[in-house]
Amino acid sequence: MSKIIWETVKEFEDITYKKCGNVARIAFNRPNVRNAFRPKTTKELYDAFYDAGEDTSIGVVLLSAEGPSTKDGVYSFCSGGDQKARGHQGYVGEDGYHRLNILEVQRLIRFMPKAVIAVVPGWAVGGGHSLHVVCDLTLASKEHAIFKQTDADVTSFDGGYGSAYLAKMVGQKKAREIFFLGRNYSAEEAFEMGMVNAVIPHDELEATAYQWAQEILEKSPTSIKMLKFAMNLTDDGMVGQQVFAGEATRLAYMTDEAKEGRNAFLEKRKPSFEKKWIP
Ligand code: S0N
Repeated sequence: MSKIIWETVKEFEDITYKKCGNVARIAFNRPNVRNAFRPKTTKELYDAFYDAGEDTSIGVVLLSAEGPSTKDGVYSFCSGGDQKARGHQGYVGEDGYHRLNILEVQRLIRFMPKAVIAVVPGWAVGGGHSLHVVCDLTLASKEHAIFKQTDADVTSFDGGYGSAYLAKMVGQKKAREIFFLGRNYSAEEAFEMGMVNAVIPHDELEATAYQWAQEILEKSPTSIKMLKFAMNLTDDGMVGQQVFAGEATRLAYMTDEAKEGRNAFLEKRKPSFEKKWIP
């Protein structure tokens, strides 16, 4: 495997954003608060994910975290919404407005036409847990990853992908246990439940994630995109249908029929389609 040399794309305060070859790496960078996200963090995440989504040289995105904490050496992926940035009406940005916009980040991950891999080096808690759920794949540190849902402890809960989609993934009973009891689960337990793809020795986590990305990059980009959207479709209702159908329309544009339809309009004549109805 080629050596991984990450190059910084843009400097942010709460995250790091790097690329190496056809892989982008977006990482939380607030390890001393277990990588909790505040409105500034979600804005930065949105900008980085948007860039990675638009960059046609990028085929896989890793969502990871810097760390460990300089205070106590503990590793974390993300501990969800920053409780210190939470006012009476929700999470407060530097401009005084109450919003967090983590759900917009979730939607970017969900609808991005590329694979997104959650690389979990430590705590994945609350909204951080929900983020790993919405990613396409999850790789977890054998020694340090811990999965936990505290949403019901702090009355800041994810009623969308974080819970309902989790239930599709691990089953209704297990999802309710995760949310109702808020227990800690090891990487192995998360793997057994089906919400983690592989448990990796901590020192090999990043290299393994990069290797998984390389394997995906060898596949047909159109197939990966269409398969992701097809697997999303049934859970995403009409929006899922819209995202999938948008790609079908893009493919239809490339047919002779589409060229004839466009040319006929531009030439102010009736279209003459080939009279074949292939089953
Ligand atoms: C992660 C936990 C379990 C780690 O425990 P540990 O190792 O004992 O560390 P601590 O001593 O607790 O923490 C170390 C330092 O980090 C700070 N800190 C940790 N987590 C947070 C946090 N989330 N916010 C702010 N600070 C945090 C500690 O305060 C401590 O700092 P110092 O050293 O200064 O004392 C444990 O830390 C824990 O349980 N953390 C809280 C987890 C939590 O409840 N998160 C919020 C859950 N809810 C969400 O995330 C919802 C997200 C959301 O916004 C949303 C989602 C869906 C729909 C809508 C929304 C929306 O609101 O918009």
